[in-house]
Amino acid sequence: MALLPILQYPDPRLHKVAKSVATVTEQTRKLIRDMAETMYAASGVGLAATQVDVHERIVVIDVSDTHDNLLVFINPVLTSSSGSEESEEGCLSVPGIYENVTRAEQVTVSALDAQGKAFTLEADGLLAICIQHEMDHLQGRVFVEHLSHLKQTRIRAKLIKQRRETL
Ligand code: GNR
Ligand code: NI
Repeated sequence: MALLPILQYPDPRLHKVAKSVATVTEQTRKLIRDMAETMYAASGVGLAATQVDVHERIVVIDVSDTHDNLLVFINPVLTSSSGSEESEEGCLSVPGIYENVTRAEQVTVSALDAQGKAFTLEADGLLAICIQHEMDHLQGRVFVEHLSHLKQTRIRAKLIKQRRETL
């Protein structure tokens, strides 16, 4: 197992569009294990491969309090969504920034699991939000891009300043 470095916004690699996984292999599963370890170590509830500079459609999520309910989504597709709800989001690639984002309240997602087996899941609450947040990453979109351009500019400046001061 290995901890992977998480790309920090603004980084142009966060805007790359991930490609579908053609076949789920042992190498895919090794990446998934490393992504899960990285997510738990960073106290995140989700992680997209894009954030560790791997541009393949792979997401891990665990919204349980006990950190024992890992969900793996390979090539996820939203097949339906309904409702709309505003909630505060954060992102491991945008440390220390928490802002409200409006997303669908309920989603249905189809994907492959770590064994390459297809499944469909209906989600609401934090899981639904997290699925949409992670699928955004796979499209090269970071949650701050749902905010005004003024806010995005302020967030970029703040993060660059923060990073300069902690170097
Ligand atoms: O850890 C995370 N928490 C979170 C909180 C509200 C909405 C979305 C998230 S996802 C985030 C981890 C992360 O950056 N995933 O890409
Ligand atoms: Ni994120």
